[in-house]
Amino acid sequence: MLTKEEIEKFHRDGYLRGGTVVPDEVVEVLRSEVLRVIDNRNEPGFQPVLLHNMAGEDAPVWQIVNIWEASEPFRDLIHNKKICEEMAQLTGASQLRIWHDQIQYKPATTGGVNMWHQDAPLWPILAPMTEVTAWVALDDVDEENGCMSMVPGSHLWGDHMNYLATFKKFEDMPSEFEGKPVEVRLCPVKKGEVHFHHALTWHGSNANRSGRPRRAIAIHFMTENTRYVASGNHVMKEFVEVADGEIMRGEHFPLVYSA
Ligand SMILES: O=C(O)CCC(=O)C(=O)O
Repeated sequence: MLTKEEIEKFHRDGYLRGGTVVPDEVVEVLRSEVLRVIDNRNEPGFQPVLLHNMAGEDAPVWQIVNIWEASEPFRDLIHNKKICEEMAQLTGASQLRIWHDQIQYKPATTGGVNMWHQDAPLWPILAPMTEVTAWVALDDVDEENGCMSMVPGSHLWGDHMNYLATFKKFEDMPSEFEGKPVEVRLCPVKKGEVHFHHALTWHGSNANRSGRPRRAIAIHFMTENTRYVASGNHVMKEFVEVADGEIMRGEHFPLVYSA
């Protein structure tokens, strides 16, 4: 469970490094599951929703959406008791569902950049913009192999995705925005640890310049107050079973916590 101080820190900064949620032997299983799912991507049977390189050919970032639908160990992970209970503490939710998950794999040496963004504006089929992500490292992740960076307090500034999308390079973050100081903080995470961030926090990750792979899974949660917005678009839209304006639910958005 998180302490009162940790919860306050999350609300102030828009992110929080949690503790270990997965023991080493399970990390090994999850790593091999990532490879198995990639190798079996053209086989019949259960597959993730999406598996592709979301960056350039020369600087790949492999994204696998909803690996939990293709892998039993990852299905166990989205139900991880510690993650779900801490997520309930951070969101104040009495029920939590998985919005979706995504593996973000930056291969050694060549792995590319994940540019600055906010999650919620990229998820326009959900409202309100209050989702929180539990990001679990499957490798020790640091500055060299492309750990995430966060701008503390930016989750309180509203939707500025159009502004962030104007940046050409990862280093383009200014030191001030609308009169507020902007600070970039590196967020190293050890394998098996969880790192939480709010869906409006400015964040991204630099290239993997190390000889080590950088594998992680972002598990995106939504609360019992999250509604469907039919006017938006998203890769998960085809799986939505509710009408415009209704509370999100359905078998592709499993209930993982109920108080
Ligand atoms: O893994 C990364 O580098 C970025 C992940 C991310 O953007 C997210 O979890 O929202």
